[in-house]
Amino acid sequence: MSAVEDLTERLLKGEPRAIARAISKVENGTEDAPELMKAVFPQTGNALIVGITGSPGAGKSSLVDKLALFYKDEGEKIGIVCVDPTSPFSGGAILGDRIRMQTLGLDKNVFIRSMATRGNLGGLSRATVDAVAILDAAGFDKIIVETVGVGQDEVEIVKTADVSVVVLVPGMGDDIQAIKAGIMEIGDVFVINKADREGVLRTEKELEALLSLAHRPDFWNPPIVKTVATENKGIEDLSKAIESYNDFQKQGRISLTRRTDIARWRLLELLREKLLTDLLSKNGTNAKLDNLALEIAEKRNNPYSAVEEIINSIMKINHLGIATKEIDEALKFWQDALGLENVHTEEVAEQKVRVAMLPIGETKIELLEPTSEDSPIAKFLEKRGGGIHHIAVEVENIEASLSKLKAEGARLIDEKPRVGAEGCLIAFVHPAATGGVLLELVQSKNESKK
Ligand SMILES: Nc1nc2c(ncn2[C@@H]2O[C@H](COP(=O)(O)OP(=O)(O)O)[C@@H](O)[C@H]2O)c(=O)[nH]1
Ligand SMILES: [Mg+2]
Repeated sequence: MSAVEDLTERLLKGEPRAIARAISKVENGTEDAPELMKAVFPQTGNALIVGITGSPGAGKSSLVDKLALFYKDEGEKIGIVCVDPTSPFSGGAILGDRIRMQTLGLDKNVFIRSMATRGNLGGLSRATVDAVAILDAAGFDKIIVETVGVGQDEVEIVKTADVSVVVLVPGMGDDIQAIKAGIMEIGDVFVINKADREGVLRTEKELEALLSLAHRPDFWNPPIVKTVATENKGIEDLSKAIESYNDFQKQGRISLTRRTDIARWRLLELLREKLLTDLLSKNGTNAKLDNLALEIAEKRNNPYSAVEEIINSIMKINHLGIATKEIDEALKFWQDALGLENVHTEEVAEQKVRVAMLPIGETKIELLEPTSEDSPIAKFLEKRGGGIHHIAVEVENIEASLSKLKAEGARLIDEKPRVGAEGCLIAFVHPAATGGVLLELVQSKNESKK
């Protein structure tokens, strides 16, 4: 059994240590995290996921604490995920002082985790949603996710919850206006916490007025619950409001649409992260990132050109050159039978060849047909018959590549670049240098070249 399989097995049994390790894996984006999540995903879908969001200091953590305690007393297993770098979740009353002193792993019915805002690739919302999935698979009945209601990431996280609770406090009339555009429309349940303070009624009226203007696709009327988290007041009402939306949602057809939207978001989020990680893991790209950032800060460059530079600096195979007696004959296979598209045909007089370019993935097949008897392709065909004639590698700066190769003692056919197909600068490296393959260097097209 592999280490990940073992970990998965233990987390599915609800072992706190295994759960903690699994969450760390998705948080750090370790190499085996995808394998883990593939095993976890089919086991999800049983928990009720409650998102709790609101401004810093609104009393979210206090509410989560009391709500979790309430659920725990009902005999349920509770997972808590806190995404608030400004005030990580302390555990408060739910753990009680006695348990808090000991390791967290002791109470199998409560699991608390603060997510770190780690990594410069973003991915916090993805990691949070993965952490929730792990808790779901581990058998927790209720999973509460606390986020500060600012920023797109946070909104996305809350959107993935089954029930989203937005926490407000009395006397934030202006705030309500300000956050209207952001989190108002994601609230399935609204809480006016700190209801022991003045202005509760006014805030409630303002909120009602705003909600009456909103048009929800599911026609749900979000209830407003008043709580005093510090005094444990209104918590049962809150749990009922959460339950009522959950029941409502289960009956409606909208729920599949919502789940599909969430799945789509997760997919894009994961894809974005994966592509970015792959890109930055390419040779020297990370170092380049720092240099370019400095250049931009010093106004010597701009982000748009810098992005092009990063993408163009990645070495890739520009094309594979295949020698053929007649392009039209070869196209019967490459185009008609295999299904590639011939997007470009031209005659390169200098080389005495006619070429056809057929894109395939990120690269191209270049069919080469001699246009005269003394064409290099004609000689190649005569000697070796048709087949792979050369490999073309894309370089950022062909002059620089040539002088580096020369300095390394590689035998060059062209010491100076010349113009090849599609107007690109090219140069050939002798097969003697490469272990028997004719190599073409192609300078990637970069308008912003300084
Ligand atoms: N008066 C009053 N204070 C509260 C209430 N709920 C929370 N607080 C206090 O508000 C402060 C911020 O609470 P916290 O739960 O950390 O807010 P969060 O940043 O939204 O998680 C703390 O000092 C709490 O004791 C409440 O209902 N009434
Ligand atoms: Mg908090």
